[in-house]
Amino acid sequence: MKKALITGITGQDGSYLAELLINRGYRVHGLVRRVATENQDHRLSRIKGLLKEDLITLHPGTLENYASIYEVVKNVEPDEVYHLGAQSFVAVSFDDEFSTFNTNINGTHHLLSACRTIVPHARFYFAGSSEMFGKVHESPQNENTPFHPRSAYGISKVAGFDLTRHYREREDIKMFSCSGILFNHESPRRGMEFVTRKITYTAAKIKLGLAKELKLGNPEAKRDWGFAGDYVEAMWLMLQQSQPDDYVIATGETHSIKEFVEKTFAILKLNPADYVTYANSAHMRPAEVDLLVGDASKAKTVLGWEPKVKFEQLVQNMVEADMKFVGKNRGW
Ligand code: NAP
Ligand code: F7E
Repeated sequence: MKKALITGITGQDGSYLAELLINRGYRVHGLVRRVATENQDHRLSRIKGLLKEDLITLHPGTLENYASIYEVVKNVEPDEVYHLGAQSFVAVSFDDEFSTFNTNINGTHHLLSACRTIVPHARFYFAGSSEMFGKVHESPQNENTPFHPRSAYGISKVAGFDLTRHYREREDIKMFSCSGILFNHESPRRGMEFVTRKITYTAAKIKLGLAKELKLGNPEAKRDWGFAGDYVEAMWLMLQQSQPDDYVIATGETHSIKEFVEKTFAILKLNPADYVTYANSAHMRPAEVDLLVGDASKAKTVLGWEPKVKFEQLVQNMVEADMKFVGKNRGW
């Protein structure tokens, strides 16, 4: 039985990826921060079902600490490593550059280095991001588009991408290490701080009479939003190829924040003008990424990957899930 190690297993993508790998017959191991185990209903909520059925093994550790990463890799001896753990919220990276770099750059270096020493033949996936394109040099963006990050988060992902490629290209290491350059991907499991989930969750609360307003930042920014369940499939496919490489994963469609709001409120038969305000200073970014839209034709040709869920269906699914979620937790 193949063994996979996932960092970031408690997150949105980690939970979908764990399910996919279990269904494909892997024994799945996950790195978790000790604090996450303190309250099973909080950070472990996305993988609660898997834990209950004893389908995954959790290992305490933090990305910032080489010794703890080394121990986990030594104990698991994985065949495949999916490095998803990160300080993933762009907005926070403006306020806390240091911990973003520490977790995202040093964390990636620690894991690559431990793998190189203990399991040099393991296949390695790095969670790169469309935020690396930042102030875009062309549209749509593909694997050859230059990087121009606009945040500490974006900078940290460029560094992780370069480290991953470096470990692949060094003649004395030659690791099977790949980066996915993933554009925004969402789901009912998306963290509440990200704009899509903030919109669908707050709109559901408004519909059920539990909230009165939705305060947002920049309405004009445009993103290429896909479904997380589709995107973890691409991660797995990258590690099943005969050669390691990097791939853009995207839907090829772009929509503004305002369009996401309008679609959400239309589904709920609400008028956004009655509830939504924009340009709230707390949610504006000091350097914005205005437009992202990806060209995933390499992934289609080489991996045979295509997104199944597009914008309209994604919004519909998230709204329906949040109506159930808010309804169930009414009174929180
Ligand atoms: P997420 O839901 O925010 O999950 C992040 C995960 O990283 C959580 O499991 C978190 O653990 C873990 N983590 C954070 N700091 C850590 C540390 N110091 N040590 C160990 N683990 C730590 O993110 P996601 O949306 O699933 O994204 C997965 C990866 O893809 C991230 O690297 C993200 O940057 C990247 N990415 C995401 C998107 C997207 O649109 N979702 C697009 C491109 C790239 P806790 O539960 O303990 O906080
Ligand atoms: O912002 C605008 C905001 O925080 C999207 C991460 O998964 O995808 C994600 O990063 C846009 C930005 O995601 C609010 O200014 C307006 O233009 O949902 P977000 P993100 O920054 O695109 C990339 C690919 C990753 O790699 C990251 O890990 O929405 N916006 N008003 C707002 N954003 C938030 N969060 N909250 C608002 O109120």
